[in-house]
Order: sequence, then structure tokens, then C-alpha cells
Amino acid sequence: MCYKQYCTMKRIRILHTADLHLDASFAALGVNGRTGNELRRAQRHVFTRMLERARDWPADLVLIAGDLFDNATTRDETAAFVADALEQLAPIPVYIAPGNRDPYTQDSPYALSLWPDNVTVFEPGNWQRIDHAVLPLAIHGIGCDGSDDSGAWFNELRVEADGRVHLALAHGTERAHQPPDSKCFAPFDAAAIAHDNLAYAALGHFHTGVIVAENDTTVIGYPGSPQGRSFKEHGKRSFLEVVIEHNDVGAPKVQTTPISCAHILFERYTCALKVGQDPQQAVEQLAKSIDGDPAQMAVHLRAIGVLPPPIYPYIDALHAAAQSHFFHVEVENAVEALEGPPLFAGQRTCLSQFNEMMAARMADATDAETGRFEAYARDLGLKACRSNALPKHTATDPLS
Ligand SMILES: [Mn+2]
Repeated sequence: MCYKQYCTMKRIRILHTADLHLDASFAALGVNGRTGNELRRAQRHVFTRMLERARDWPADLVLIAGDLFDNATTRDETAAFVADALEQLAPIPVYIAPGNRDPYTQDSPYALSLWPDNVTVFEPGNWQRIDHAVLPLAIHGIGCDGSDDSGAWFNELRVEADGRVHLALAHGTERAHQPPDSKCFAPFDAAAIAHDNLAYAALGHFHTGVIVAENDTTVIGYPGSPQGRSFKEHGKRSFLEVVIEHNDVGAPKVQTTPISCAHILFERYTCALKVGQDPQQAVEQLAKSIDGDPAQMAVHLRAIGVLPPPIYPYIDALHAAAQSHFFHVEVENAVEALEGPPLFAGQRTCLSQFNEMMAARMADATDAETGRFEAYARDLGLKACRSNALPKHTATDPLS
């Protein structure tokens, strides 16, 4: 590298996020309204923290690549919260390309809200180019309209060499890197937008972060969702810090760094239950072994082990113990019931006969759900026989 080139190298700093889904419903997670509200507050907290980082870094601009809101229509209060937060970021410019969940329709906050001067919302239809007021930079953006999901617009981007660093901002599916559980919306091939003169394409739609950098042309970045919404979005969630080094001589150099930012982490763990051990101990061991604050974690616990029936008291105890440590708990019962001889061998009792009958029904079950139901019925029956009382129905009822 020559000395002159080194000296004239300049940096552009970009904070790129997408897919926050503000005001999402968490009903599918099975949480109550209060926990849902806390999760919605966590989304806002993450939004505020990202903007604080943009101010402190400082970023030259912020790119929001769609699905900022979870719906096309949003509560006025939420739109006002976003507009106020973005206004406080001025003079740092913010560019938004509406996504498939928050399309630019006439009822959307994009059309209805008064956006501060430092915010540009890209409309659907055609690519729009905005030149940065100070930096040698041009942003090409396009929004979703809520009806066209063809992605045809990705073929229509034109970028001419004019000495500026060029960026694109949009929402869609780069075919070759679509995560297995994401829905295909607005598909395109990397080659369609990888122009020689386009340094970085800031995309949204994939909730798992992906960087596509092929053929040394355009870097295509998906930051993923910055705050998980379910156990599908487990582990650390991030936004991207993108640094573009450029000078008058060579092609710009793009560096992307994911920055963890989730307020509530969704994680999956396995919990081994043992005969004679209080599930509380298993939970305490788990809580100690993890890196992070359990009170800010939603955990899916897969209970395993081989235990004598009834099983559900162990599951209930595990759930109760975990709830006192974690923000939210979901327990999956994968415990195997200790069957047959050790439990009832040689007994000519009603209990033994009942156990054999239920074992046969479980063996005859045509699907896993029926099997679980029969096992649950057996556990209830055994408990009722032993305690001379019907056990209380609990949330572990597999049909509830
Ligand atoms: Mn999304």
C-alpha cells in the first residue's frame, strides 16, 4: 500500500438493523399479557440502545431495512416513540425501507406520521437515490407496498460510477442464503444487485444474521433480528456495525461486525432429572453454569432422564423451580417412564392390572400425541390410586 493511499483513506460508519417487529404479539409463545408487555418493552429498550450506540460511536448514518414494526398499522403511541427517538439522533440521518410486515400503505405509520427532518422513508415502486449532505455517499432505497412479493425490483437497481460510495437499502430474500425456517418474500439472486459500484447492500428479512460477500463486489448484509421473539430466535441477537474504507483510488473496503444487543435472550437447555433428586437442584446447577443473567432469559428446558411414574410431579417441580430464576420458562417433557417389572413385578393387584392396561394402550398409540395422552392418563390413575384422591389438573396436561 502506498503512503498516499494510506493517508487519504476515509471511513464511513453505518449502523444497520432490521426486523425489530415493534409491538409484536407474543401470544404464540404462551405468555400472559404482562409478560408480553415486558417483551414489547424489551424491544423498545433494544431500539433505544441501538440509537445510543449510533450517537456514541458515532455513526455517520443509520439504516433500517424493514420490519421495524410488526404490522402495517401501528399504535400512534408506538409511531410517536420511534419518531421522537429518531429525532433525538439528529443530525445523524436515518434511512428506512419498509418491509413485508410493515409495508408502506396509506394506513401505515410511514404514510401517517410526521417524520423528523433527519429521517428518510423509502416508498415502494421505484428505487430512489438520496445523496448524503456531507459525505461522498449515495443511498439507493425502495420500500415494500404490501401486495407485490415478486422481488422484481431487485433487477432494476442501477448504480453508476460517480466517485461516491453507493449503498442499497431493501427488504427481501437472497435465494442462496435463505435460512431454513424463513418464509420466502421478494426473492432475488446476489448477482442481481452485486454491482461493481455498489459497496454495501443493507438488507432485512432473515431473522438470523447472514453476510453474503462473493466475487469481491457488493457485500450483502442481513443483521438478523436484534431482539428474539420466540425460541426459534434463540441465542445472541445483533445489529451490524459496517465500516467502509474508501479513497479516490481503489474499490471501497467493507467490514461488518455484529454487535449483540438483545435485552431478553431466548435459550434452549437440557435438564437431566434423577430419581431422588429435587428438580430444584438441577435448575440451580443450570442457572449457575450459564453466562448471563437468568432473570433476562427465556428458556426452553428439555427434561430428560428415566423416572418411575408418575412423571408430571417432576415436570411441575422443574417448571416451578425454573420460574423463580428465569424470565420465562417452557418445559418439554422428554422423560422416559420406568416401566414394567421393577415397579409392579409379581403383583396381583388392581394397580398392576391398570398399569399393564395403560402400557398396552400406550404401545397401541398411533401417534406421539395419543401416546403422551395415554401416559398422562396412566400417571393420573396411578397417583389417584396411591393417594386415594384425584390429583389436581395442571398445566402439564398435554391436551390443554
Ligand atoms: Mn421480519
